[in-house]
Amino acid sequence: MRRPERTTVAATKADGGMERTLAILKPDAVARGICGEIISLIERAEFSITALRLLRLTREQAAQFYAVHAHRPFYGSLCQYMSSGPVVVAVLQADRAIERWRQLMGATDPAKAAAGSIRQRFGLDVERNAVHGSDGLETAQREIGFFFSALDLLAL
Ligand code: DAT
Ligand code: MG
Repeated sequence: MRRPERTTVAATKADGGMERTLAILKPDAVARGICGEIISLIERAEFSITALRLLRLTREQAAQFYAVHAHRPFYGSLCQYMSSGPVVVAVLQADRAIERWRQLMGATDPAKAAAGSIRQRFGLDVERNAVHGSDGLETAQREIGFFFSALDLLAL
């Protein structure tokens, strides 16, 4: 079977100036069976999904992924939670993907998230807030590289 065409560089800026960002559907979303609904929202918002995987982080991998928060009081709990069950990781590609995905996610605390946003609709509390999104170009590059190699990304 012919393999799909794949990229040869792990650039955050894809061809045509399109941006890439990392999305995670967190353990609470997978456990509640709402990944389909969330992915529908992503598709309806006209992101291209260029990589997608289901996996379970070890506690050590979660700690590495969230190392930037190591000094925060919630770090231990966050790492415990993020390794508590499977997650879905995806690369979303679109014009201004980083900003647009954060907008669709809503604020970190579901209680403060805008009406209609994913976290407002599906988040349980500030920790179990259903989804993750990169917060800038460099972060997106690091976070995509954490889960995917250049060969995993579909070239659009
Ligand atoms: P975001 O996920 O919106 O980028 P962040 O990077 O500040 O937010 O924090 C990463 C994750 O850590 C967040 O999705 C949930 C958890 N978190 C943040 N603030 C928290 C808090 N005050 N109490 C518990 N968990 C928190
Ligand atoms: Mg963040």
